[in-house]
Amino acid sequence: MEKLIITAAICGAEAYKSDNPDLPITPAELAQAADEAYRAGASIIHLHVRDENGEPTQSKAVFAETIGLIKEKCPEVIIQPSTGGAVGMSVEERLQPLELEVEMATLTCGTVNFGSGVFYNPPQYIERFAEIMKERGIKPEIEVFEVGMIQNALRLWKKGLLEMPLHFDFVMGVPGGIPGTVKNLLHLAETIPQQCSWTVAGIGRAELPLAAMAIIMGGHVRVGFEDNLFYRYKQLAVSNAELVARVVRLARELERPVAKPAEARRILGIASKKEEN
Ligand code: KMH
Ligand code: ZN
Repeated sequence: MEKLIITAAICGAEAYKSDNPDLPITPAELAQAADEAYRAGASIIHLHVRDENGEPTQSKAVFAETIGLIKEKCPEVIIQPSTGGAVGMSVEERLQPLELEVEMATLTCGTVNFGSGVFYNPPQYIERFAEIMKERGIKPEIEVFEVGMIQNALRLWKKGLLEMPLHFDFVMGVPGGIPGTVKNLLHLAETIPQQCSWTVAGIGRAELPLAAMAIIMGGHVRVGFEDNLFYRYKQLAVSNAELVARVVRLARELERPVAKPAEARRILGIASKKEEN
């Protein structure tokens, strides 16, 4: 088994400070949270940003400021901006972070009901995101909210828009998407081609059991406030780092070493822009 890659999804687009007062939202708070998560064991920071009113934005300027602050604190961590943004955003809005020098970005490969909204990703959107990522040498993380999205990703690969080995993120437990059960995780992991890698983002109470499963199965793990605001039932997490640290402890007990960012780059086939500079 490869070493375990831990991704910290530190903010997301759905939660507010009224849900958890420790949710980081300003560029300075996001940089602090990213650094703490990195020091706790995360090698990838999945990043959403907020505007001055605390609302989700895909503003290139806000991403640039936030990424700059993160790089000052922990230059080695892999930063993975969201191209999903928030439900209802236009494709033009969502594309903005791809104009920055980033190593990875998310690529959702299909439309899914998302709570009371619809996370809209028709084929022409997905192809456009994939084309730009290919042109700019950005490694896509394929976000899978439903099993059919794997087939959509494979169609893009057949069209030459994605390169093997693909890296998938199984986002499980969104209301409207695939439920976060062990049986479903086994099915998703068996459905992707063998040479591909995967991580799992269990939503809410699914986060911890699916993280444990991924450690055992040879997958990778995503945790953080985007996916889950709680440490345990009725107890809010105090930081993203607290959630990352628990995965590191679990991995240690299960004898699965945790990857540093340079090792994560090797596992994912990312040519480090930093090492090239
Ligand atoms: N906020 C969700 C609607 C991504 O980051 O690429 C979409 C999302 C996926 O979070
Ligand atoms: Zn996200």
